[in-house]
Amino acid sequence: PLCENPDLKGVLPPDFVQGYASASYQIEGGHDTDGRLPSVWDITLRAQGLETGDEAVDSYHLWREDVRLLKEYGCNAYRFSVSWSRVRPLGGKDDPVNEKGIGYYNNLIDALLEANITPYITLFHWDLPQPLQDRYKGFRAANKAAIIEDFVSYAELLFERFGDRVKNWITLNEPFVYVILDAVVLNSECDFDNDPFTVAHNQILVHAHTVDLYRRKFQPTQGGRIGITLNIDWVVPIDESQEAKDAADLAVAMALGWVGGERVKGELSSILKKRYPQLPDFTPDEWKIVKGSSDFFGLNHYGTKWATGKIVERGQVSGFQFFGAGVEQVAEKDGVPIGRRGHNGHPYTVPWGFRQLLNHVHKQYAGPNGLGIIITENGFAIQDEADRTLEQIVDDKERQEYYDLYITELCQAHKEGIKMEGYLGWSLLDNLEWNQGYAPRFGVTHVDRANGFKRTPKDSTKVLKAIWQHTIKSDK
Ligand code: GBH
Repeated sequence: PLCENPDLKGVLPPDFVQGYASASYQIEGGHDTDGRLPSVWDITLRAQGLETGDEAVDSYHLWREDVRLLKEYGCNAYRFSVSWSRVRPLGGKDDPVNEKGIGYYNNLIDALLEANITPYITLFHWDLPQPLQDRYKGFRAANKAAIIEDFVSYAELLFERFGDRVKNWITLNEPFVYVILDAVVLNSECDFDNDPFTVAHNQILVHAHTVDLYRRKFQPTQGGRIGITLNIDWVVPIDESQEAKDAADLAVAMALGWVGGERVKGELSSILKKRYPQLPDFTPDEWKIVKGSSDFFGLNHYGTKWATGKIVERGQVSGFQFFGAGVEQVAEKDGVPIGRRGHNGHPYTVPWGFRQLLNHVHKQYAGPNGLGIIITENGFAIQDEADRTLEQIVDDKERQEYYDLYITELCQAHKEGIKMEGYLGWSLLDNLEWNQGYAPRFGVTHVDRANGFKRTPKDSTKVLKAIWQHTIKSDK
């Protein structure tokens, strides 16, 4: 195991960021408590008759316990997101601030700092206030000024209220994935030739304007840093054919080059422009704030698949595949899996894919711009099954193996010169996996929703603790 690997002892710097991540709608509950109003997820999940985050895992009440767990696990950082619907329930720039909502996050931030845990705040982890969806279709807004002004005003509120203590900000979680969700989950109708491009474009503008505001108005005095988090599932060609190679390149460009690459490089991806002539460009003034709009490279990563080279027509593919540009992706070839099988459609364990991705991101985006990479999510889901005992759940071998192998790749990459600044596992707690409900469990802490949301640490927390003790150089 990594925690005994002599080659990787002390390879990470003393200030390496390590801990876990979460997101407001997935953990908080308290959906109508203290003035919170519905987000798009409350409305969508209820309308579809699915499990909701009404109570989630009750972190709105159990946050002290969450902080205690983070401390017990030896974390020096925690990434969580703010529920816009809690702090400004109606969403818009002229709508009232909900002081009780602000108070919740103030308490959480103070408790984290007290425990020597650095807060990383995600401003937007997909839970848009429903009133903004109703007013102008949220990120699909034809009038982009509306969503930009409302978002930037919301961001300003958080910088003003929390920025004295919070020094690490992530504007958006996985804009590419939100494009897909907007198209296939949140809305029943989607004009696939236009809407996804609008949602992606508006998200990048919202991000850029928020960073611009932070840099002008807050960074000089508060001294923090700001970035964005992208999700990239790595895709590799299944064989030597040109078709498979092109398909893999296209799928990667879609996830990375569309809502992230231009930000760093200052130009639209040529692969994408060729495939999607309707891809909107930015104006010269917009480019000025889009280019270079990140102080670090936030990366969520779960799995790797093979591209077969087959291009499939829309209608025959799921949302994720469609936005892999219609590129067919498979995890098994003649019955042989690409890595240890994931549960119920969740990612397989493919550590070498993670390594290739890190090399790619470093070479193409982070390295040339001097940006360090922070893994803002990485983890393994185990499906809940009725007959499993708590003892079996705590003994989460597959997850332990996943973490061990993936962090080994991270350490090796760092040793070979890729600047790795941090790693936040997904997730601190079992939680609501969006429209898939509570059955996929990504948590390193078991949550018993039938018994007062009782939290029980799983064994992977010990594995990670031992890994960090071994790999992070002590500054004493
Ligand atoms: C993240 O999204 C979210 O930020 C988080 O809220 C969520 O709970 C977490 O992941 C766990 O799902 O099968 O190898 O092709 C992740 C978006 C897109 C990542 C689909 C995995 C499939 C990988 N996911 N992707 S693979």
